[in-house]
Amino acid sequence: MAVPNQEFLWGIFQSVDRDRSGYINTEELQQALSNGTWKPFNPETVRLMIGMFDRQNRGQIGFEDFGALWKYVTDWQNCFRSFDRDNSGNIDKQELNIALNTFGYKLSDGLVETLVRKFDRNGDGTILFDDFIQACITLHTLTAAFRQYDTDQDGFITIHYDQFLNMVLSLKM
Ligand SMILES: [Ca+2]
Ligand SMILES: [Ca+2]
Repeated sequence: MAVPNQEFLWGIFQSVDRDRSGYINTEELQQALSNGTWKPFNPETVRLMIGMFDRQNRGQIGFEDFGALWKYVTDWQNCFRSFDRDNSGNIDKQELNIALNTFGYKLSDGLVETLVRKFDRNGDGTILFDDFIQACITLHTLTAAFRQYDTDQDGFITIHYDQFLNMVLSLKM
């Protein structure tokens, strides 16, 4: 999907920028994304998304970066809907397994279960939209870090304690 026209985006930007500061901060984005759901949108996911699109390192999003952020959220919504096969509004273990396979991950059943447990904030064995985004970004970040060392791509790495700590501590998550 293409980035929509500027006038349309400006309208959305202004409604999200509640204090009219010209920037969207984490609370404003969280409120905008929470519309229509019972729980506040996962603050970790909001933080991750601001961090990804905040090119000026202000800790908030100006209009120049808003189009990319808006497209990102919309793409995730479409992705989530397409993997929520039974239209339950959440992703269960089977649906997550299919999604991750489609993304190119080869994970064991046990690991998929662990992921559901970790990102299941409701405690009902399923993952909601915001937690799904967090799960996917986390998996992507960890996999990218692992691959830096797995140069022959055989799924094994041998690293020194120092390298391990360095890898974990430099993760942006
Ligand atoms: Ca603002
Ligand atoms: Ca579902």
